[in-house]
Amino acid sequence: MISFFVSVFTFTWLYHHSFWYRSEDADDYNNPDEIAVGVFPKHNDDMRLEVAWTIAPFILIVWLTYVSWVPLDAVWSETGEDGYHGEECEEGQSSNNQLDDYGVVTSECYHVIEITGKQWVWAFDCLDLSTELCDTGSDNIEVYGTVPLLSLKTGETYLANMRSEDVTHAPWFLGMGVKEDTLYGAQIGPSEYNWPTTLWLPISDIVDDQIILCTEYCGDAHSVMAGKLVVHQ
Ligand SMILES: [Cu+2]
Repeated sequence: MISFFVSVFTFTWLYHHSFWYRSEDADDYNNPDEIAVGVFPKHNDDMRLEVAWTIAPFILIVWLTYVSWVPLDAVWSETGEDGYHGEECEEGQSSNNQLDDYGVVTSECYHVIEITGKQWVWAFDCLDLSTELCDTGSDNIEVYGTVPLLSLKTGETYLANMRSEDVTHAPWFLGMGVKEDTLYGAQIGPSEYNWPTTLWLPISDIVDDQIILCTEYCGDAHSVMAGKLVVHQ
């Protein structure tokens, strides 16, 4: 209803001004450059420029798509044979992950952990992994205060099953450049399998200790909803 009145007011105002303020000189006005309504001034016309700024950005976008194709495919890798990280590791098995020249990590198998977001703290869960593979705790970092800590092992690849207890959050592992939303209510099966989103965390030998932030606005303390990833050998 309100939008109806707003649009009536707006369009009435628009049409009134369009007709009320028309020039009365009609076609007799002095027009040395022969400028016509709706026609681009001829002396500014440049076909080569027009073609160049259409073709060049097109090539740039095709190239950017091409170079980001493989890393993007790796970030959203599926599990199993067709993925980058195989099946879940058996007990005692190592991922033995390898970093290739394109910055893509492949693994023999992966370990499953859980990340839960809630206003305004992260909960990390190593499930039944040994403390040598995965550990949790807390740490104090400047500005953010006491934050939950996740400790993972170099050479191992982890798949985090993620969910939220309230609103949408998104853990952002700054040093690895990966992030993914945690969703509330997007149930994809019985509640014990309620893990709507996942995130690969391949801890290759170039991954260092880093801060984890929330990158989906989730309320008052969103900006200090932090965590810390510690990498151990
Ligand atoms: Cu959040």
